[in-house]
Amino acid sequence: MYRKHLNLNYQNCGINSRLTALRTNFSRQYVAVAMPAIKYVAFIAVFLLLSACSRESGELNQTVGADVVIATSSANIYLSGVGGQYAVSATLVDDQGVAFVDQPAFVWESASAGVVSVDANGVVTANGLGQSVVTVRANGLSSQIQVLVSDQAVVLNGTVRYEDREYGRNGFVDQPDYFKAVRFAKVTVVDNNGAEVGGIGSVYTDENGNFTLSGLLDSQHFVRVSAATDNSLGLDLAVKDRQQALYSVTKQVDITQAANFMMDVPLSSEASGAFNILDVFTSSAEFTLLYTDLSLVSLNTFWEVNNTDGTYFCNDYDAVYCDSGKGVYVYGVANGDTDEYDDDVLYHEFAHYFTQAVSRDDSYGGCHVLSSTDLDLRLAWSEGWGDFFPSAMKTWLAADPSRSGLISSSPGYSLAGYVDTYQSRAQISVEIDSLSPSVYKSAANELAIAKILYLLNQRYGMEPIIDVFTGYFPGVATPVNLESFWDGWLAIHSPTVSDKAQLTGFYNERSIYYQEDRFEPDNNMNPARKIALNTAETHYLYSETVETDIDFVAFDTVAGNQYSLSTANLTSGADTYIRVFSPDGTELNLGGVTVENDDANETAYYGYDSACGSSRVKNNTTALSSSLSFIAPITGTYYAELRTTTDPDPYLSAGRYGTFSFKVIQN
Ligand SMILES: [Ca+2]
Ligand SMILES: [Ca+2]
Ligand SMILES: [Ca+2]
Ligand SMILES: [Ca+2]
Repeated sequence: MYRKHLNLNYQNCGINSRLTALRTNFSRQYVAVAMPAIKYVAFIAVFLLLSACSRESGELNQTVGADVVIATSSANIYLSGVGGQYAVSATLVDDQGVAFVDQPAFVWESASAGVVSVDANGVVTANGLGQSVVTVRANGLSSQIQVLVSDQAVVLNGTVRYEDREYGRNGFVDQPDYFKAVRFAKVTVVDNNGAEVGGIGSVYTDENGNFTLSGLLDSQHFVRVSAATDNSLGLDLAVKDRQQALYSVTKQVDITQAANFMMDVPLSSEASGAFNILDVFTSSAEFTLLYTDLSLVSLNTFWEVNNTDGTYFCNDYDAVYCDSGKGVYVYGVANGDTDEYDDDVLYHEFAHYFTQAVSRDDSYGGCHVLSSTDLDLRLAWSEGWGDFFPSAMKTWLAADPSRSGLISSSPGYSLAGYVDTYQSRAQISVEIDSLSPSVYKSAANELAIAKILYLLNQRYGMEPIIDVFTGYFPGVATPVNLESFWDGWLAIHSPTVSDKAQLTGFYNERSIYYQEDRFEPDNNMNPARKIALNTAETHYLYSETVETDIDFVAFDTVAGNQYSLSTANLTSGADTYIRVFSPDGTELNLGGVTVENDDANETAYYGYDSACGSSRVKNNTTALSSSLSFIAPITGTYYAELRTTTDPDPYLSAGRYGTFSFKVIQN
């Protein structure tokens, strides 16, 4: 029955075994109260525990100097006016706060019945203004509670902070006491049923996490801070669990702390993760309000510890993947991949929201792997923007000393770093500014796109990039991908010759060639350059003068010999087409069939991706290549017309531009 740990100090809050005992004691009282959401109940318990622990000796009201003491649920009671009531509980505990299984009958008495009375259950009732002391006795022990009855409004100055996790290249590098302000979050006063207390209204924390409330507060009131932001600032953000319950933390009003009412949400509280998500999206929303015409950033996030569905953005309700509604979904796999402190992952998802809110995104989503160089161009673009966005956010935050403290990567770690942790270690860790050009290349690779955007941001800032999002993408007839971004940049910014050379250089570093190849001009059959047989040459599908580039190539034939024409090494989403023209300049037709080919290997366009465990579009080097053979009817110079597909309904996942090699073989 007795569990003694005599060497431990009752006042030492750092000892977990004692905390556990207290948690039991305190949560019991409040779990009995019906609360609207499970989260809410849990946080009350955790908060009471912590607020108790943060105080000095005597906060857990007890008789000092004995192994056995009476602990009460309050040391101070404040009642706002006559008639106010508050229930206090008493528990017989050992010197470590562990409750005895058998509890005695407690006797309660008030020193001044004209101020308060107290019944046999510890319910204190205010009878008049003034102060009194309530004493509770049992087993020859006693404990006292200070009571104040007042009809004066209380001004409560509070500060709300959450504990964040710092990360570096290899994962979390937590430092102690890494608290940050809970910014622009909703603060309300609720009673012990969770109902908002009238006449006080809600306020919001400021950028430093501070708030001021005033009203007839008393001990049965709680300050509740919710993971929801101030709409009047254009911030309509909320972090909820998958059942739509808003995260919040609650702390009982303590009038003795009214001047400095601290609400710290530690890592041990599930809510700290929710407040980190809120913080990352608050920064992202401020960025959005600054750089676009959007006046209200409305975004729900759905996260909980047991969310194993993944991290993604849903633009709409979807019964299978997005059953909580439109918004960002965040992984919470215990002992696995959790993303609530992975700021880069969160920024990435916000980038998808951003595109949807201020621009257009044509990606169908689906699996994507950072090193894949054959993605659907729309997917590569959408994810590349998402991969780039964290660096944009951190660069923006770092540029202003008043915001730089919001970055949670460790000092000295590149702002271009992108980390996704699994447990505490980085499972993905890349630095956008130093990506291998031989691996991360092509318009069908997301990190190649991220790097181009990174270089553009370094050189020109975010405004011209976002101008393409807001001023070009929404109305463009072609799919939104790196090609249309290139087109939009030229259309909107009309770069100078030197700026265009700079731009081209950024793309070329990633083996992307939106520029005329060395054979131009060759858009017409006459004159056409003659190609040597059996020699491959590299072409770019790009023209400075016409929308659809055509490359004509001439080659000599001898009647009766067979010739094979083919494209290969298709990159950046190229989708080639070949047609042959006779020496007289007419389309070659043999046996009623035009000698042409679009896709020689089209069946390979959708393929299994072992890294994804599913099939997807593959803009690989061969799938949409072209190949044909013919026997020359006459000796002479024939012409090959090379261009992007003529299919009136081309794959929107492929590109209009791109690179390929071409050769003619005499068999
Ligand atoms: Ca993670
Ligand atoms: Ca060309
Ligand atoms: Ca051409
Ligand atoms: Ca083709």
